[in-house]
Amino acid sequence: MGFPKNFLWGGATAANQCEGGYQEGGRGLANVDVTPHGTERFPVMLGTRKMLELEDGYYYPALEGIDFYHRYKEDIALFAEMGFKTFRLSIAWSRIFPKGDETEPNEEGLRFYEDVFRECRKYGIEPLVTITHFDCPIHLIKEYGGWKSYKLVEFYKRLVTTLFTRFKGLVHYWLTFNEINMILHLPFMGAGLVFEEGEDPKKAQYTSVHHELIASAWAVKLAHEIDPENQVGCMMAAGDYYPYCCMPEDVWEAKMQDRANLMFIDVQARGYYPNYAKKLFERMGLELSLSDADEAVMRENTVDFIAFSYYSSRCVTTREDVKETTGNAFKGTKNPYLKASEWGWQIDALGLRITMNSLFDRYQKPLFVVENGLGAKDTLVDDGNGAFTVADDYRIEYLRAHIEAMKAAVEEDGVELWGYTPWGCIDLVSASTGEMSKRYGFIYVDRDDEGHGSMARYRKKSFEWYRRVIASNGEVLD
Ligand code: BGP
Repeated sequence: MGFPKNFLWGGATAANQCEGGYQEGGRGLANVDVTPHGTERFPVMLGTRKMLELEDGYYYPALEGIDFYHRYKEDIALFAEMGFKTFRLSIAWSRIFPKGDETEPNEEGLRFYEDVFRECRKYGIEPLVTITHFDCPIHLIKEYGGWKSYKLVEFYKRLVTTLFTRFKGLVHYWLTFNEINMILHLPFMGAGLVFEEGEDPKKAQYTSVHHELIASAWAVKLAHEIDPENQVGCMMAAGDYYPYCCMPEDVWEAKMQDRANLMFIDVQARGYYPNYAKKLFERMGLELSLSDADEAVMRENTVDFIAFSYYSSRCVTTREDVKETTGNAFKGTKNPYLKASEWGWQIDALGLRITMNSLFDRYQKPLFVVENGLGAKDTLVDDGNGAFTVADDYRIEYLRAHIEAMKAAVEEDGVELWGYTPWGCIDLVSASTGEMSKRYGFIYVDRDDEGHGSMARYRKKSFEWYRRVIASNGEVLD
């Protein structure tokens, strides 16, 4: 038994965290570029500190990333050496449409991705492409207010039509929006939202959500029309909420928190808003307009699979005497039964099995774990043979436990799972902190939090371990 024969083992990245080359090939500026390292990062990501230009005195780690833009051949060769069947990467929208509202795409941007996809195919690696991983061209934010405007649906349709047409046959797996629920937690980072004085942020967020959900349904429709072989997934930041204790109030609160995240997937997987969402909008006094044409597209174009990131379960309580919290974008109550990473992200492998079962029970569609992993500080050491490596046994331990949990979900619970792409298969810039020192990779990149370093790549101990895992289709985990 075990994992299915054609199981898609691989790794995941995102354009804004690894490409760099922010001004090359005609690329335009995006929200993800103007998110600095340091104390201003959080207010900027929240949309409360407006930063729509590169300002003096700040360090912006995304501008150079890990220079994947120039080094993709070397990096893909390393992924191939590990035996990757798939590689998850994202498109930088502003490489294809530098301002976002042009009618003609930027050929240089398209050529870059075509080269990357061809390089993957050379090794038999199937690209898994996130259409937008948090990025939104700055011009669309300044001119239209980003996703608050319905216009973005039109621009996104143009983007996806261009991609599906140009990369027909090269790419078969697509994700419409990375962690679509992030818009509720870090609205600028997640969707380029900044809030004006007097504006109701919640209404602005849900209006933007509505537009993204319409756009996502259009993407499914267009993908299938342009190439019936295309498979399109939604993507959420997952992790079931646990009630801190068995008080019914805590159980109810956990359910409410789960719903807030699942609402997106409810629409993308079922084709309509659930009643609880309509009630929420009613209470907020929010009227969302939905044309008959968009309503029909939504209803008839649900996703083919459910992709999600999983780093941890979450915990919540209504009790006032329980004060300890954890996490950053998703703040919650600290679970006393779990250990945590150096960044305070709690570690819960069984939580992955629980989450997979919840999602599969609810949607009855195939799942894809497109992010998972341990962000940790690594030390590069001499391996004794004149080469450098990292003895990252802690990472191996984390991944092993999570792979075992996935296996149990597949083997014992019958969950349908298409693949597994652990996050940051090569070290890259952290989304939440902007640090390089929060590393996830099998491959170490010589770069520090201030942007110093040679960018040289080194295989960690986990590199050889993961190669064995893939070669044995998940049977050899020691
Ligand atoms: C998810 C994002 C990724 C990634 C990951 C790890 O939320 O989709 O872009 O960065 O989390 O988070 P971090 O980089 O903050 O450790």
